[in-house]
Amino acid sequence: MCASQERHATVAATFTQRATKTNHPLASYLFRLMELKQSNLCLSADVSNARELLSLADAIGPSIVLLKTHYDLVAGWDYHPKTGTGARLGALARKHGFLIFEDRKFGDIGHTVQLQYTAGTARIIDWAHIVNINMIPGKAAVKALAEAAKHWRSRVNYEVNTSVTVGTPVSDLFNDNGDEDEEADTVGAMHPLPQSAQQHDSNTTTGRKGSIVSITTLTQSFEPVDSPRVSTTINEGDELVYAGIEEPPWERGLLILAQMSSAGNYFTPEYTQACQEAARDNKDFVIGFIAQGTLNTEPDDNFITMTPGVQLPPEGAEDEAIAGDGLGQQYNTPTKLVGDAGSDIIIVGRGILKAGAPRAEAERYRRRAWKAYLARTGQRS
Ligand code: S5P
Repeated sequence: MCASQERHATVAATFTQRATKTNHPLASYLFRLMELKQSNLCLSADVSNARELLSLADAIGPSIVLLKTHYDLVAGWDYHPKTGTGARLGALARKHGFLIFEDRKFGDIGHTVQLQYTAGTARIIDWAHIVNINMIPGKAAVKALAEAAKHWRSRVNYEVNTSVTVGTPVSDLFNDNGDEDEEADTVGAMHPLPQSAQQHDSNTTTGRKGSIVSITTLTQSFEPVDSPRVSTTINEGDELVYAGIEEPPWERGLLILAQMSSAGNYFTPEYTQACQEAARDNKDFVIGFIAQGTLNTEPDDNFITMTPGVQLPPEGAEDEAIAGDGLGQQYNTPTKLVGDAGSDIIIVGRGILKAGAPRAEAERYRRRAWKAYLARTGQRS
């Protein structure tokens, strides 16, 4: 951490204080959740099948404030919007009080990332409170995701009721157009339905091509839902709601991948600086960074730093160096990252997943990272 970062006010401030200083509802919520659960631990749930993912989320949920997914490495991911894996993770998040972070690292042009975020089979925006971006294509992709989230947000706490009525032929016309009937638009998050009657031609018989008119009327109405959360109860026990804090806001949040943990990565200080600028330009959507230490340098900065590449030496051998994974990953301890480098949340995968007793190990990581936060902010543990 450079000298200016050491002095930055957010390094010494408590999460409670920082909650009051952000205008982003989800960032504020996350700060308060951390204080409530005394946890600044994110579990990187890199397991290979959906059943394992759900049971892990249920088991480790009490220790964490964030569950990080890579949905594309999970076999058997169920895409059903109401009963699928995303929705079931949502129910577990409600039960244990954590947010879901899909580590999608969007990295394409603006239009493409909008669709990857809001559409397709996964419809990530529906179940992930937080996503991240690999900003290599440029700052425009950040803005594009922000716009997509804003659009989604403006519609999400309304149920969309769509009725499609295909009318019977009402008249004959003659023209030379033999187009097939078009299919009704689907309710894509980025594509509002046309609310007009559409005329489609179809072929008829003799001489000149005749056509009949079918009327397809698409109507769309929005009805407010009672709860800001989807109320589907999927499994027994899933209806439980974590006490002590209200439900998370609907606002979605973005993290910018500004530094990486892997050896020999191509991130440069100039690039990291561009990430900081993009974050400041999109404060109503960007909540922070994936980085190896705080990137708050301007007086008004209050971004949350989340750091992967974390492992603890075995109990009783705290001074031992931690080896990388042989595939480029490098590890540091919570004390170094949270205490010295000013990171706020540690992201831990295999350090917990490969332990003999993952639940107990998650608690060990939680305690160590929280202790480092308390020491950094001058609070007693
Ligand atoms: O710089 C990074 C950024 C990320 S998001 N380095 C990382 O390792 N990650 C992710 O954090 C990575 O994709 C993986 O899901 C997790 C680290 O896992 P672990 O098993 O090494 O703790």
